[in-house]
Amino acid sequence: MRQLKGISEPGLLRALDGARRVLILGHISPDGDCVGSMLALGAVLEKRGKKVSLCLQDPVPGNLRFLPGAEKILPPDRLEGEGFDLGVAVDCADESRMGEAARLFRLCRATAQIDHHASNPLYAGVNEVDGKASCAGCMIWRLMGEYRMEPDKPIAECLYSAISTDTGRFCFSCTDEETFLCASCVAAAGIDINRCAREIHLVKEAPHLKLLGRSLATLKFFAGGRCTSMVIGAEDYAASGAGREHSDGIINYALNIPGVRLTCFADTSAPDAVRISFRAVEPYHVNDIAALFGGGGHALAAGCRTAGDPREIIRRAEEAMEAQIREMAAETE
Ligand SMILES: [Mn+2]
Repeated sequence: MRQLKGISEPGLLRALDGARRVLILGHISPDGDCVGSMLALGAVLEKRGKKVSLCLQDPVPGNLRFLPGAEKILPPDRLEGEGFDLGVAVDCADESRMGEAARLFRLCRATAQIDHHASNPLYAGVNEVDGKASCAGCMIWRLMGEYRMEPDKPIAECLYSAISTDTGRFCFSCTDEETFLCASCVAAAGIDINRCAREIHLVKEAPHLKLLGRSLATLKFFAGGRCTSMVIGAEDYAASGAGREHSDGIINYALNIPGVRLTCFADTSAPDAVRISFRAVEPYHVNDIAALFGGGGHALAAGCRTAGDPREIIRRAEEAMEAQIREMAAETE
């Protein structure tokens, strides 16, 4: 097993070795990296004789429930009153990302974390944080290297979930040599890649497709075809039989069009506030646009929630996008 990096914080290995009962925690709205990394770490520690518990505030999303061990993940109230030697937060950029589960994290005798967000404020007792790692899953794989442990099939499925999710199925710029070395190990374990890919990424529930259709029907081009926007409301969710989770990923359709550099996806379904997601193609940036509406995020992906007249808010968002297109054009002249 060829690896580029090991664990950089020796305190993590000491903390894991010294603990008997370990609680592994992840973030709210858990994704394939969070759930996959938690389960892989749990399986690794069980092989090393630890008693492992797993905790998430929110339920495991349907597309990840097939992952080996997913049924062992419990909400915080089911783990109340149990004593843990060590709490390990995985894929949590800050403590509040654990939601309700953060309470249990703080009750652990010692705390550690494994994370790959550059903004991480190092909130645990032991902090294994690498802002350059493509996913938390790669960092669990590094830990396996320290233990001279190759992934078996169940662990490999969990690592596949982690690395394929956070790299956008090996499309995002975070995808690097380590990602593919880890992927190579995963393939060597003999997992059914097509089955995993279908479960995690490809199969979509019918309400998602109906909501996608209604969203695309509102697709609007402006700023000379450099910007797009889509809007959905409560009536679209109702007609599609969809919940909030079914809108995930729809925004990408409006971004991945030739010539488009900025897009926004407005959701007016909540009575009190409009939710707007923004996406950009480099070197364009949307964190500053989201900030105009009290939101934030990353350069290429950001969002906000704003109270007020939806039509007026959407108009202002589109204006801000159009202004950036003009500014960037002026700069390159
Ligand atoms: Mn992640």
